[in-house]
Amino acid sequence: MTTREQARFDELLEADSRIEPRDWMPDAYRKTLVRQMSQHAHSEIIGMQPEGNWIARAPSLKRKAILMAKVQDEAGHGLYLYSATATLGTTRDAMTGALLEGKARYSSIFNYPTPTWADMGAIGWLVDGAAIVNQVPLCRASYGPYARAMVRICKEESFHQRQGFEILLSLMNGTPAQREMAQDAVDRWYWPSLMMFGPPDDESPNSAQSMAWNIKRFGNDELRNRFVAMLVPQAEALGITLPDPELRLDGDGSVVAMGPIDWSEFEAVLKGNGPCNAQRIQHRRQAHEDGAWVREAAAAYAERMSHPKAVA
Ligand code: BYC
Repeated sequence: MTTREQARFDELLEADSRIEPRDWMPDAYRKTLVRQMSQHAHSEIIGMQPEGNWIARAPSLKRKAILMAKVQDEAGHGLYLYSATATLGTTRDAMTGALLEGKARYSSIFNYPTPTWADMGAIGWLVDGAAIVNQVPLCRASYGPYARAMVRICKEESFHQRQGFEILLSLMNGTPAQREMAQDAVDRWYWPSLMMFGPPDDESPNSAQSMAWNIKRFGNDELRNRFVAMLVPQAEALGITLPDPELRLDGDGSVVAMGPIDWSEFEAVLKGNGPCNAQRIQHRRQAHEDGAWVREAAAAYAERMSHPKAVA
């Protein structure tokens, strides 16, 4: 690194401009991006599983078509993010290898089971809702390919959140058993969705540096509070009770008090001891092995096409 390169990098950040793949960047900046972006990509791909579980059992053809489209969108998000991460010089193969070897994380939220149809509503409303609040600021992340991928992803996540809300609304307008099923799903997903934002600011080792690099724009607690404040009027409209008796908003609709989050549960899930960690990785590994022939065929085809004379 020359002082000039570092000065140019600092200047770009100072001007709130984008860093592009051709630009020089410090190794630690590259490493942080690879960590966050590849984790984000893995979350999208592992995140297909809890909902994939319901595609064949959706209660109508229309619900099945919508759910299938949503799960396909998540595959697409994973692919944009793997491609964006590849611009930093790491291959998708290496990222997948790290996931399967347990060296890379994915969001804690996808280690919870989906026993009822109402879970599809709760995932859309709470999990996609949390993802939007977390990801809209990432549309302004300093790394160009990440920020641009986020713009499209956030548009699709907004649709996902609306469909989750609409599933819950239908259930809440249904029979007492359906209302109970919707409330039960929200009771189970509410606290884990708050954990998606990461540990409290004073226990978040990466936040300060990521904010200095304009990757993260806000701390974990601020985004978590914004999310809760957004949920309160929506829960009222649904007729659903958020399972936090200590939750209070002020006159402006900002959170002033909320109950304690069980961080020991979050740590257990991160250590691999959540209800579905083993199942999620096993399923991903199996899918990867089952797809080996596709990768081999695509590689053989690419090899042939790079020697046109041999094809002729
Ligand atoms: N789960 O210093 P911190 C979706 C880790 S999927 C697991 O605050 P950072 C969807 C963290 O990685 C979209 N690990 O970290 C798909 C770090 O460990 P390492 C998911 C977590 O990076 C299908 C340590 O804890 N969204 O939308 O500054 C269906 C300390 O944390 C979690 C993203 O991936 C967690 N929840 O901030 C429906 C967003 N939280 O890496 C929906 C992109 C923290 O040092 N990522 N950790 O070993 C981010 O915005 C940030 O990485 C985080 C964490 C806010 C998550």
